[in-house]
Amino acid sequence: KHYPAKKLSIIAAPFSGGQSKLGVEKGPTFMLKHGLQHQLTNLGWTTQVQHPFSQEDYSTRVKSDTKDMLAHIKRPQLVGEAAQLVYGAVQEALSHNEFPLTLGGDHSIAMGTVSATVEKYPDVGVLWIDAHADINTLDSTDSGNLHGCPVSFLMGLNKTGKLECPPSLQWVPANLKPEKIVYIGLRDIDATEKEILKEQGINAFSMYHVDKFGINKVIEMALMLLHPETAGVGPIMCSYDVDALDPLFVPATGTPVRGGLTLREGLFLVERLAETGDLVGLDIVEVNPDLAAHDVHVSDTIAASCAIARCALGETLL
Ligand code: EXY
Ligand code: MN
Ligand code: MN
Ligand code: MN
Repeated sequence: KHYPAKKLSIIAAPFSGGQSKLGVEKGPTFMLKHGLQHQLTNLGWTTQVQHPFSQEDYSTRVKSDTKDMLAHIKRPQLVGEAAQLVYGAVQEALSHNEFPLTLGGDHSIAMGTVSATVEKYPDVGVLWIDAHADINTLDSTDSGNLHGCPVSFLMGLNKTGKLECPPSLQWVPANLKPEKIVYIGLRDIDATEKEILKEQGINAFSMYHVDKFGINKVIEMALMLLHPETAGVGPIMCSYDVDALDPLFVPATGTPVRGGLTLREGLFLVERLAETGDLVGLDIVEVNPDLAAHDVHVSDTIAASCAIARCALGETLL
């Protein structure tokens, strides 16, 4: 319904500054080398690839920026700059009625993708598919890795904390309401994050719920929660961290957690979103080809990640 012209803007976001393992910046190149653009063209989409970081190679600054710290928070300047460029690219795509497919990179870039999408569709519901909740605040994060924090920025939770929000991240519009995000796939949440989820009244389906109800029921409940007034119908954005899938299927990722979604559960999820005709944006993040023990790990991970994009964009709809 939202994309009758089927125009796609593939946004390459090769960024790794939101965490400390190099290699995740290679995600977009590997997915594109696998033939993703051509595969999506075959589904009837006109495609173009955007490179928001064309002016600067952010990966080279990851190691050198030892001064880019706020207390124990790592690289706030770099993360803020990169996410803001991604924000601009998604805004641009949406302004031309193109579907933004953003390829990460680590999950900190979702500060840009989600906020731009909420701006365009104020009633959009966000499905955050992840083993992790990514909702630590500047105050609560233990690791200081900002890929564990994007949701707290999207919701404006760092405006009132003890640590002051660094200037580089003050652009984040904080336009995401707690009732407009639902998680699926959680299984590794910090105690501090559990408290925030409770405080904010955020709906979350962990792997326990996937086992208990099955993935079909879970996705139906998620859609109902995101659009309660219209029986689950309305615009949806999906921020898909590939570590939601079990490491059996996606071994090459920075923070793997066993006991995740099967490949079919993970693909069914986005097939169902394609079926609604209301999907308005998709991120695929945390693909790190350098963390594979051998070649099969790389090809499994890349194949699964590309399949997520294809299924979300209509491949398996008859
Ligand atoms: N909760 C942990 C942290 O804040 O460091 C782990 C976060 C991992 C985040 C990955 C990308 O989803
Ligand atoms: Mn454009
Ligand atoms: Mn994760
Ligand atoms: Mn994540």
